[in-house]
Amino acid sequence: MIIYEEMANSVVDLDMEKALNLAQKALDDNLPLLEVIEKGFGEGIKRVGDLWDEGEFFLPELMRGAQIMQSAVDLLQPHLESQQSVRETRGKVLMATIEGDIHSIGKTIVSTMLRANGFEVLDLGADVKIETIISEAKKHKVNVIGISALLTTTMIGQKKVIDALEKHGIRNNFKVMLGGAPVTQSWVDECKADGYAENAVSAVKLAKKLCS
Ligand code: B12
Repeated sequence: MIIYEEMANSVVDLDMEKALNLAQKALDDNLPLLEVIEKGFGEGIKRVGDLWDEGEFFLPELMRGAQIMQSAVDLLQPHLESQQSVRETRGKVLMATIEGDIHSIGKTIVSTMLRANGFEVLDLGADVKIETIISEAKKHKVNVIGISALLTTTMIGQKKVIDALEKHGIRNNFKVMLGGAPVTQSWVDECKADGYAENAVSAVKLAKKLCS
């Protein structure tokens, strides 16, 4: 769809006003909002990341792009939840981005989609300590722990959470799902996690499977 391309371009062009106008247009035209986020603005932020990787963009541009993506998502998020129609509670999921990692956009989208699909979600935010993840999971008796990591240097924290659960003798009390761009099936196997998902729609499918 042409509007998705315009949305992606608004992020790449670092044009906040255009991005917000397009997000508002998506709401006015009742477009499928998850698609708007993933194929529109999400595609834009990925291109910003590539440009940064290629040395075309520097950190201020990367941050501005992220700000624009986040503002568009903030505008769409409440409506995204109401666009879905599930009412029953499917289970409790704790979501967090691991310690040392401040990437929160993808984790927040997954939380929103889980809520929209009937899960109770405890979103602890980003840069969350391993001990906090474990103590909150215990305190709230969640069914699933979802851990996001976007950096190859912080992914190891995902494994440390699982190792710590094992050490405390409570590994079997929780299912653990991993996510974030660098996560692969072989990493999931190495960590002895219960699964991973590449996007928010697959994350919902995985959480349903893990809670069934
Ligand atoms: C936006 C962004 C930022 C923003 C983050 C803002 C925010 N509030 O989140 C800012 C500017 C702050 C930032 C900072 C940095 N960044 Co950055 N950033 C990105 C960028 C461009 C996009 C990430 C994003 O939001 N994608 C959009 C969302 C929708 O996708 P997603 O996160 O992958 O999430 C989806 C799936 O992965 C999945 N998912 C995600 N989490 C979970 C969890 C579970 C449980 C499940 C099931 C699924 C799931 O579902 C989501 C929805 O579809 C990426 C490039 C890229 N291609 O990923 C670089 C990138 C991740 N950043 C990178 C780097 C290096 C950094 C910095 C270290 C830069 C610096 N020198 O300071 C810092 C890190 C600081 C820190 N300690 O964390 C590198 C990482 C390289 C590496 N191999 O480790 C990347 C890959 C850029 C690059 N091409 O080099 N960054």
